[in-house]
Amino acid sequence: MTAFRFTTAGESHGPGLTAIVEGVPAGLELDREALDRDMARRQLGHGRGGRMRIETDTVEVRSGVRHGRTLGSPIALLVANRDYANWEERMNPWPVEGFEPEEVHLPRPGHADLVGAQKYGHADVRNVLERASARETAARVAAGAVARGFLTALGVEVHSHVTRIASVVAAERDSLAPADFRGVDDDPVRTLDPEASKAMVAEINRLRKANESLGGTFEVIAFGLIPGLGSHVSWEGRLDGRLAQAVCSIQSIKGVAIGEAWDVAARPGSEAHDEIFWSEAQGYFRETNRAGGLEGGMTNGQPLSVRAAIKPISTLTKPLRSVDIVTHAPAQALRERTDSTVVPAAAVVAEAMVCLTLARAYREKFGGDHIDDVRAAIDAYKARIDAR
Ligand code: EPS
Repeated sequence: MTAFRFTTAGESHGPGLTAIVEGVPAGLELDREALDRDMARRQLGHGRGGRMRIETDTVEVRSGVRHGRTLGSPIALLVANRDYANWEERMNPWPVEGFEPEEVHLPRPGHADLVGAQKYGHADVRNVLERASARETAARVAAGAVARGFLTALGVEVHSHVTRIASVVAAERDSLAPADFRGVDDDPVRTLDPEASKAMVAEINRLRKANESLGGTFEVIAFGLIPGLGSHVSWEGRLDGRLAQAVCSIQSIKGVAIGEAWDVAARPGSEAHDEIFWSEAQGYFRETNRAGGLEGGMTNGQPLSVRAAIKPISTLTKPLRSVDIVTHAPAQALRERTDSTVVPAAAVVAEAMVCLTLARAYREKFGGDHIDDVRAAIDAYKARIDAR
């Protein structure tokens, strides 16, 4: 069995993005519409810029799937950049006769621009920013949609909601169920608090007029997980660490917390944990979920909660001070078309990263070459641990 893994390739204004997903079992039915639905969900959210009016992302499956079922071979996914039509000369993989691209020499603070140019020896900052761009997350969502298809077959659902944009915070919700997320994509900022939603939209409009960008926070929740994914026996196996790495690797994400981490830090121990109960009907159960579904780096069967903080986008229409990398003269950073906020979209990207991390954990634990092998292994395990 090939290990479950994925990689992406592609530049923001190049011909397109590619994702390759390996280690998906054969016989898994994929829903074409569900793949494109996730791509469209990533483009949602009040506060996106002009680029989202150019792109309508869809996934072209190039290998690994036949008549809607996986073959067990690598799955190659293509997402075209429609904007490439406007960049064909500047971003062509090959020299274009009679055309010399204008170089970008003004790095944006907070972006990969300066250190990327230093590290890779580029005189043109575009050679860095094209790959560092969060456009790459379209490929992650395409790969994540395949992982989600696998998890759906195992009864796992992964959702997200925005909990803060700049200074506006959504009301805390105690325990969320899958049904609570039904309308979330219809909300302009993908939050579950309608009052906060209005205030968030107003705050985006206010700061956009002031040429500012906005950050925020969101939560991803996975329901229906088997207890025992991940492992306490080695640092690499701990699922909390793996989820943090996966989510923190998303462009502009600066913090990741599991469950009520930041609140729990301020409480006495007796109010920080989830007491254990058992009943004939439910087996083991808890009345709280402060741990966010992970104990000892392993899922415990409770909903898994991953929260994250994203900084305001570093491309500003009111540029910050910077330095020309050729002349070293003080200058204003590159001013490009940009989004005001991407918090709602980032939550969808984080869903994808959580799906990919969980799919890998399932593949490691249960193996199998065909989806029925996976189901049989899960059933046998459930019987052994008396999971209901
Ligand atoms: C991005 C800058 C903007 C965003 C882009 C990420 O693109 P452009 O420079 O073409 O205006 O729209 O995000 C996407 C294209 C996308 O699909 O999410 C950046 O610099 O990170």
